[in-house]
Amino acid sequence: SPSHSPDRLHVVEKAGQLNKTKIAEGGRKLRKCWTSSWLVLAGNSLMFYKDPKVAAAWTPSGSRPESSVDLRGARIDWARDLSSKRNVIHFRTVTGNEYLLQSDSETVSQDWYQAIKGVIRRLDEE
Ligand code: I3P
Repeated sequence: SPSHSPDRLHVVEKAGQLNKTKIAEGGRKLRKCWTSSWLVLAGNSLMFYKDPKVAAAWTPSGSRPESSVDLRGARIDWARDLSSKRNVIHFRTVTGNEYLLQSDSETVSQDWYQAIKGVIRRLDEE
């Protein structure tokens, strides 16, 4: 039946480790706290997990991420003046939550940038 067919909500587009910090909540600036996080990009969401093992057990009704953001209407760019680190991605949700994502590997950051941007663009077109 259609309810059992795979859809975009269930397809993991990308997963991997990145450094992450939330820098604003609802437009209010937060103090930076960089941590290593396991990211899963699936459907309309970017999900953050502490542990890749928990993420591996992910099912639509199963284990919940530590936090999750809706990418619909989100904006992404490269953080130029927001960090002393290199290869830093900046994104902002429609609700005014802002995050920085970083890897010392330029390739890793580039791949994530393109993947997240691709999802945002697809959602913009829906
Ligand atoms: C912050 C910490 C962050 C740094 C931030 C500092 O200090 O060193 O790593 O961000 O810089 O304020 P603290 O641990 O005392 O809060 P970056 O590594 O991204 O540069 P900032 O205040 O210029 O954003």
